[in-house]
Amino acid sequence: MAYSSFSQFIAALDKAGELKRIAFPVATELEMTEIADREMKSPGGGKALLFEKPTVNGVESPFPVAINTMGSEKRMALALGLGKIDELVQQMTLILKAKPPTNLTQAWNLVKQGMDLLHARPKHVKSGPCKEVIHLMDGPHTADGANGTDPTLKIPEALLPILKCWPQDGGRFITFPCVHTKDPDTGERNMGMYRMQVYDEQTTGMHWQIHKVGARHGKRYYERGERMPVAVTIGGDPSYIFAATAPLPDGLDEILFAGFLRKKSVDLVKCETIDLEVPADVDMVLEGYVQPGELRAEGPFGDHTGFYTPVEDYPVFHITAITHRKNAVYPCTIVGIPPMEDFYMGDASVRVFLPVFKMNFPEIVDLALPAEGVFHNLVFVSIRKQYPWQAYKIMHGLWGMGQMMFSKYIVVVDEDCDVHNTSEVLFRLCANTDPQRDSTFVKSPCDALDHAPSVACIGSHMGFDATRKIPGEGHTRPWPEMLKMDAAIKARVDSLLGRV
Ligand SMILES: Cc1cc2nc3c(=O)[nH]c(=O)nc-3n(C[C@H](O)[C@H](O)[C@H](O)COP(=O)(O)O)c2cc1C
Ligand SMILES: [Mn+2]
Repeated sequence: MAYSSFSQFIAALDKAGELKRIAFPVATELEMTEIADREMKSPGGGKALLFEKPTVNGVESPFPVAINTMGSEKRMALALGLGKIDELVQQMTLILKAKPPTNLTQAWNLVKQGMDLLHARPKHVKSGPCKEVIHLMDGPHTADGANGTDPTLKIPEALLPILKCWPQDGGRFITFPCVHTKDPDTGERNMGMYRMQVYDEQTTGMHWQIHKVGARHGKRYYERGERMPVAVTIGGDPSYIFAATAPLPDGLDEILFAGFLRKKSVDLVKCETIDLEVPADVDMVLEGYVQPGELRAEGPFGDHTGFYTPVEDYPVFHITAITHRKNAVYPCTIVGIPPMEDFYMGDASVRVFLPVFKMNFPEIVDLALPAEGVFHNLVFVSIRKQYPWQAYKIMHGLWGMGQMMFSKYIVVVDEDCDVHNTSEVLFRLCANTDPQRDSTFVKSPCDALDHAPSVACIGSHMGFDATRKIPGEGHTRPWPEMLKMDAAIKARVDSLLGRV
């Protein structure tokens, strides 16, 4: 099901008993983080929060702040209009396995899939709710941090309720921005989520890391010496937010993916001041440009890693227009020491793309990125092993697939191990490995946020083969059998205990 606005999603959360409204004033500076962090760390990810009276430098903003809206399995599924994420996994599997139909049921299923894919194509519309209020920002930039308060983004009637998340953050950061850019050579669209630090009323940072598609587009504009149009959307259907974070291959359009997810074409509308299109039903649009070669210090920022990322130079985003709904909501998140809201987003991504991994590597049974590894640091993968050193083939295969290149530690286990149970994986790792024989190091690009490598963005990764060893893998003794109770005894004890 598609949501026609972020507010409609909030109403759905409310109806499902998944929303807490906070009616008293709360400061966007640190206070919201403390409340949201406690909520995110409560069992199962707590509830979504709607701050109805956010204050910015002590002044109330008219835009409510929504946070932790996708921070549980149930809410992540609700965001995509599903009861369970597994429903989407089934759709992905079907599409990847689509074969010519041999009977009527199959033909009908294929037609239904075709309908779903048809919705992936966006439509072009003349206007939309995101244009209800239009501000053209043609005045000079004035840094309003001069009076000792944090700089903030302003529109004539209000301050935008952008959070300063952690005490040593370099300022306020937009944490759920969907950043729309175009490849200047091919015209291909991209929508990625890259945080934005507010510098003053009209400029922000643009934190696309070196490996991301926004950065690649930027590089081409710089090489061509052209100003780069950039549009940032906030809110709308939550599937946009999910699509912007999903690790799609470069060239696969996130707007198409969002259309597929919500089973409804995305309506695209032209920007006012730049040659880009954005979804017409979003809550806010920041239009602007990045000037080739212009860089500015960005950070520090309390990051996904649980540490502050240091100050580094990043491109600057100049805002030329802000348009918004009259009753816009400002969705955002905070990141920090796991588990946080983004774990549930990442987990959904992994599950949705598992059929793609399996298509490439049919021996893969399951895959998990445990919260402790903050996305890239730790990957558990179970396989159905057929031949010697197959675990290494899987490690190298994963290291070669898109953003899986950042996986710092990969642990491969047998198919009978539940990769979602960290304790079970550690048991296999400890029991089944001879450290020297069963590990490997590789050189690889590293996640830009990882502070451990000696040099930013490059370093080593390690793989462990924690599968049981078969002939040909250098283990020359018989492999022992793992303890297991007889099924008949288990059944008997179940019935005995059932009587108690
Ligand atoms: C809450 C959140 C914040 C993120 N912030 C950034 C960021 O500041 N910079 C960045 O490069 N990636 C960031 N990411 C990860 C990207 O959104 C993700 O890698 C995405 O797949 C990139 O899309 P692209 O391949 O189209 O560039 C963030 C992800 C989440 C969930
Ligand atoms: Mn992309």
